[in-house]
Formats: sequence, C-alpha cells, structure tokens
Amino acid sequence: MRIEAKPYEYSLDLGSAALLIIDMQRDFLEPGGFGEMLGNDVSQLRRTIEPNKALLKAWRAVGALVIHTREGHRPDLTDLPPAKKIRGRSPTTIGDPGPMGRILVRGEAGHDIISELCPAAGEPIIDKPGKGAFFATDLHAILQNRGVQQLVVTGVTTEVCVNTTVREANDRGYDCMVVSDCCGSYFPEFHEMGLKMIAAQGGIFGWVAPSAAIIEALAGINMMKGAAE
Ligand code: TIU
Repeated sequence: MRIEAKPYEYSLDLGSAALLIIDMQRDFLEPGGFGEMLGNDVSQLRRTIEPNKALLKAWRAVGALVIHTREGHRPDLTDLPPAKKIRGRSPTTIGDPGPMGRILVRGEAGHDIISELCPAAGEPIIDKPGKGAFFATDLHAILQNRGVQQLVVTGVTTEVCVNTTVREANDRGYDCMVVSDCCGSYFPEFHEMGLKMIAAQGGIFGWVAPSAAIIEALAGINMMKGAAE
C-alpha cells in the first residue's frame, strides 16, 4: 500500500504495522487540565481529536494493531526522577493534587486517555514514565512479539513525546510515519518544525503524511474486503 508522504512515498504493510497513539490524555488536552493550568493553549492539541478519531476508526476497520501510550507515574512516585519533579519551578508539579486528580499519576482521572479515543478491548496500553515510549516500558517487546516493523505515529506533543518516541523507534529499526494533522503542540511553530525534523535529510527519522492519505488507502482495502465477502 503506497501512501503519499514526505520525503517520498511510504510503503505501508498492514501485517507488520501498528498505529501508535501517544499520550492523548485528559491532563494534556482538556480545558481545566494540567496543560492548561500551566498556561498552555489546549485548542492547539484539541484540533487533533477529530483526525485521530477518523484514522483510528479506519485503522480498526482493517483489523490492524493499535497501541496507546500514557505518560504518568506510580502513585508512590518511586519512578519519578527528582529532576523531572522540580523542573519548571511550577508551584504545582507531578504527583500534586490537580484539577483532575493527582497530576500525571496512574489511576487518576487526568491521566486517562480522552473518551473520544478510548482504547478498545485488546489494544495494548503502554504506561511510560518518560517522554519516549520505549524508555522503561515493554513496548519494544510487544512490537517484536507481534512482528511489527512499521509504526504510524500520532498524538501529543509533536516536539516532545512524539519526536522522542520516533527517535527511539528509529534507532531500534522501525520505519515510522508521523501523521501530521493527528499530532499537535501547544506551540504551532514547534509542531511545524517537529514534523520537518522527522522528514528532513531524506527521512532522517521517518516519514510525514496527512491522515487523509492513510484513510484513503485503508478505504481501498475495505472496499476490496467488502467485494470479496
Ligand atoms: N506527551 C508529552 O508530550 N508530554 C509533555 O510533557 N509534553 C509537553 O509538551 N510538555
């Protein structure tokens, strides 16, 4: 399956591909959450919800693997590096009571994935303590066990957790395609540069494509499946 992408077309093989949705969590995206509390404009992230919903629906329809991630920590904060706790000098930091429970703590409401993209039964959820989804998680093992070599990556934020994860994946040998309108940053210029950094130098970290190009290709598969049934 050929997808129009930057820097050149991506050859998607659904049998060895996973859709990896990064950190679409209430604390980052919802008004009144941790992200907004820090003064960020959550509308920059919320514009990714509808494209993610559409891509997720199309991806599920062809029966390919979906994996979700969440950034957060153990309730006792034993996996929270002191440097991460104090960085930013904010009066409210990770583990403190926030607008939607304790901030970025597993099991709290704000740590949950937004209802629009709620994981379905059987879709692995990776709880990660860092920005990259490979650090201190079993993501690589899960991908290896499922024979995954290609990652279609969406989520927030483009320049932080999406970029970090794609760089980690690239070094582990995965071919990543980042979905431009399904990623977002609180800072539009970082989003734009974050995408450019992926596809620069002949695809130094991977490919970038809009969701419409992927959904169109997936629709073609569903049409063929429908005709065969
Ligand atoms: N998921 C993710 O990107 N975590 C962040 O902390 N992002 C920020 O942009 N702060």
